Amino acid sequence: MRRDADPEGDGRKNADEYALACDPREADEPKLAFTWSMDGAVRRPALKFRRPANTLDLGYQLQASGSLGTWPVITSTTVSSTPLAGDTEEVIFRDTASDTATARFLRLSYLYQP
Ligand SMILES: [Ca+2]
Ligand SMILES: [Ca+2]
Repeated sequence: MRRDADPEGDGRKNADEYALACDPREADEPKLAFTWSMDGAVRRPALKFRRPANTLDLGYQLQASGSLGTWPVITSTTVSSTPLAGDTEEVIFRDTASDTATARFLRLSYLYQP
């Protein structure tokens, strides 16, 4: 299957389906959501999402912004990982900001590391 193809027409390319453990043959939604993550006594914004387990060819980055202007990389490592069925896992990437930030936007990026 081609990486940039979208055979079932759900708006996500095959490469994106793979990175977020979706099905390239079914119109489905990625399991990706905002969550809070406790860092000791501090509550921090975080993204929780499903991905293939034990991939060696994908790197993930949490990026965050207070203004939508620049998007520095906050982290490329998880704070937690929970094994799921189908050789997938649910992971959490946590921001460094606390819940006192006035505005904070998070986004996830991934890149292939062949
Ligand atoms: Ca698709
Ligand atoms: Ca799909």
